Parts: sequence; C-alpha cells; structure tokens
Amino acid sequence: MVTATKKKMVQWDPADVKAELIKKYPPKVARKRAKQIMINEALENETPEITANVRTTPGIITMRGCTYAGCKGVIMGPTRDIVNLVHGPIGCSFYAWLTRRNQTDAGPDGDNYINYCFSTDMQEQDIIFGGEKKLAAAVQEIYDLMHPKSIAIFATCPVGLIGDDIHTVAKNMKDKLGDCNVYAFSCEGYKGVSQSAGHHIANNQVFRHIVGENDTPTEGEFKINLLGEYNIGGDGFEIDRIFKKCGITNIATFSGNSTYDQFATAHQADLNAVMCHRSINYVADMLETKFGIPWVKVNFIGANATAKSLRKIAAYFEDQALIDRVEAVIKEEMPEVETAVADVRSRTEGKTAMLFVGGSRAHHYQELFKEMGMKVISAGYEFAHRDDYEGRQVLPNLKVDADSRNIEEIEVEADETRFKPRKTPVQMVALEDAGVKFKHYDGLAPDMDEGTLIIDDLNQYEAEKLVEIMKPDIFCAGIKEKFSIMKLGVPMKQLHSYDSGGPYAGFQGAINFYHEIDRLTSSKVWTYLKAPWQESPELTAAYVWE
Ligand code: CFM
Repeated sequence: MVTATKKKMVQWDPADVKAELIKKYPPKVARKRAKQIMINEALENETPEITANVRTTPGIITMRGCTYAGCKGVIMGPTRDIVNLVHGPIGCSFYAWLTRRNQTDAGPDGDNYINYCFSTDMQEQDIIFGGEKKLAAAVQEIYDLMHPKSIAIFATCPVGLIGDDIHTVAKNMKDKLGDCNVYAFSCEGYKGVSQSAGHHIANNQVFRHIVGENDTPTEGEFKINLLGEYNIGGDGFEIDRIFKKCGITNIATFSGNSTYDQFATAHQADLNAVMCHRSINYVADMLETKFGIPWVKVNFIGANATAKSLRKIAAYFEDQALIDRVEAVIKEEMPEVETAVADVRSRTEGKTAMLFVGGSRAHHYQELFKEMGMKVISAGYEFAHRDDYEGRQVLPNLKVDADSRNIEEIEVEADETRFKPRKTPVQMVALEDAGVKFKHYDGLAPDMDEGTLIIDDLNQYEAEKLVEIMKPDIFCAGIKEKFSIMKLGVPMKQLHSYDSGGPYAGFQGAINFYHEIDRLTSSKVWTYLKAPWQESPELTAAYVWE
C-alpha cells in the first residue's frame, strides 16, 4: 500500500528501459521503434542519430495529428483577420474550432474571425458530384457577410480523394471579388506522416500569396519578425510586452494574433527571430533568399533563455542604446523571477520530468525545468525531423522518402527590386564570431543529459510503460495523454494548450510556470490514489516504497 510517505525509485538503466519498451512488439516493429528510441550520449562533435519524420506503424496509437491540423490548425488558425474556410465534412471544422488556445486581441480595427467556424459542410452528394460549386458559393457568402481582406481555403481528406480543384476556385473567386485575396491549401490530412507536412504546405502558400504583398512602409526601429510563436495561452502577448519595453518593433508574428497585413509587410523586417524551428523554418529561409533578411534562433521559454534571446537580437542590430535598454529591461524583470525561483526550488529541486510535445516545446521547456532545479529524464517530439533532435548540420544527409517527396518545395529567387542584404558579409562574419549564429539550431539532444532517453513519436503504450518504469514527478504532453497518465498516479501538465493556464513565455510567463509546476508536483492528492500497476506484483517489483 502506498502511503503519503516519500517514494524512492530503483535506479534504471536506459538500455533496460528501451528493451522493455519494445519487448512486446513483433520483431519488425521492434526494429523500427528501436531506431526512434535513442539513448543520449555525448559523441565527439556529434549527437547520436535518431530516426524521425517516418510513418507510424499502423496499429500503434500515435500522439500525432494530421497534415490538415498542421496547416489549418497550427499555422493559419491563429491569424485573426483572415477567414479560414474548411472545405470538407463538418467534423474536420468542429475539431479545429477553438481547440488550440491561440489567443487573439481584435485590436483597434476590430477584425477577429477566430470565434467563427467556417465550413462547406460537405455532404454525400458533394462527395459524389464534386464540391467546387459549393466552395465558390461559400467564399461568396463569407465575402458578402464579412468583407474580409482575405479568405484561406483548406482541403480535408475527401477533397483530395475526389479531386476538387480548390486552387482554381480560389483564383476565380479572387479575380471576381477584386479586393479580397483568396488562396487555397492542399493540406489533406493524409498528405504527410504528421502535422509537420501541413506546416510546410502552409509556409509555402503564405509565402507565395501574402508575404511581400504590401509595400506601404511600416513604422518603428529595430524591425523584426517573430517566427513560430502562436500565442498559446497569451505567450505572444507577454513577448510583445517585452519587445515594446526594449524598443524592438515586431512587424509580424507568424502567426499568433497575426493579421493579413502583418504577413504582407513582413519583408520589411531586418531580422527574423525563429522561435519554433520545426513549424516555420521554411518561411525563414524563403525570406532570406527572396528579400535578404537573415534569421537567428531564439527561445522565449525560460527567463534565462528570454534574456539570452533579447541580447542576441540587440547584438544583431549593433546599436548601443538598444543594447543598454535590453540590459535595463532584464535587470528590471529578473528580481521578481529570482524571488519566485528561490521560493519554489526548495520543493522542486531534484524532481524529474518527462516531456513529449510536438516539434519544439519538448526542447524549449527544458529551460524552465532547469531553472527550477528539475531533471528531464526523457523527452521527445511527435513529428519533428532529425535536425530538431540533432541540429541543422544533419540537413544535407536527410533522406528524401516517398512521404517527404509528396510535399512541394517551392523555388524562391532573390526579388529583383526588393532584395537587400541587411548586413555586409564582413559584418555577418563579425557577428558570428561574437556569438550571433545565423541559420543555426543545435536541436534538443545536446541540451539533454547523457543516459536520458530521447523518443520520437512516442505512443500510448510506450508512454504508460515509461511512466510505470521511471515514475517521473511530472509528465508533460497533450490532452490525449492527460488522463491515462493521471490514472497512473502521476501529475500531468498539458504543454500544448497549457490546460487553462499561461502565459509561460517571457519573464512573467516563467513565474507562472514555476508556480504551476510547484503546485502540481507538491500536491498530496496523488498519494491518495492507487495506480493500476500497484496491484501487479510484477510491476510493483520495479519500485521500492518507503
Ligand atoms: Fe511549433 Fe507550436 Fe510545437 Fe507546433 Fe503543435 Fe503547438 Fe506543439 Mo501542439 S507550432 S511544433 S504543431 S511550438 S500545436 S504551438 S504545442 S504540437 S510543440
């Protein structure tokens, strides 16, 4: 019987844990999963190789989402004044309707369509006879009702299967309406192995149809775009607060609380700060090739990471007044953070965490846990690629397979009139030497301890096994995992939606996170629960209870 006393775990060997995770699989599946479960070690000048961005074996209950989720839900969903019209059965819209906590602020213009759910609501007869006319009628209806600047059309699985030409419908409607930019995304759910394919499809079309469409000069100095920040739980609001205080102008966020005009003027920025590398690195590269804007990796999750990212942006602009202002802001913000850390650390120090989230948070959130003195013993992504684990230096060696070949790579060239290098080659080299690395991301593995387990595309079965064996103090993932983990008697924090919490970015966000994790890991409620494995002598043998 587990009582309210402290528990102690028998130490595990990562190789044993790995063997246990794949023991029950048929040999072929076990071989495949073994390549996606990596024991982290420090090799000389490199990280061990992991298999990622491959199809999930049928029958395995993956944590992944679909390509449509990555395109409509993730990249385009957070925009506030573009009407997102889903061409498909109503279920596809319902499940993408306000289920991701990307927040918006209507701003002075008041345009905000985020609360609406737009769908062509395809029926059986549309599937049989085609849905193009219904789609054109829906675009017209939206225009008549709302007069938005722009309408984005998203394909769901049946649309690809029956072959509706959504791009021609979009073009015809754009020409007909005149003052409304209409474009479409071939982001059928089955298009790729995960939502990652949807990110790429969204990046391509945003770049092709919106970026650079508005040359009206933007105001402000030290202009940047913040790429890969989706304002979940208000993260983007906190980051914008800090930028404002520092005097940094954020032209466009891709795409938290963003507007059509932000995307359309994004080519006027002088630096791209990339937060979520996985979802938006394509836009960063294309903005550089076409307009000459360099990009740097940033991370605003974690107070120290926030300070470091601000310093990197200031260093790039090489302006002493900005550098001084950034230092003053950090100095002003940090005491409150330090007080909060000092308070929670007495309870969180030495506790363990597992993080299995999307394509960047399983890395970014390690900063916050480190600040709390907690250890991340296992982490992984649902759909990241090898470069997100091992660093971008592996990019030339990535295998192109049948699935990745399915996703369009668009050819981008320097814009004849608007390409302008922001720095001279000499300046770029000097900045690199001073630590401002361009087009650079080291990935998750180098930041994790030796002997930790890095697992790609973790599934329901393995998640439960991992928790049973390693018994973390907290498990972080999404809604699909939440209740099965809690039933094992382990606190669970959603790092996609933040449950009902947030923001967790920036300085104020870090304080919120410390308190939340302290609350969850210090709560006594779990000691009153009896987890199912505690009934089983075989599983109980893995633990020693004091
Ligand atoms: Fe980037 Fe995201 Fe993520 Fe992502 Fe996502 Fe998300 Fe995520 Mo959920 S864009 S990869 S597709 S940081 S919705 S805001 S939390 S899986 S780790």
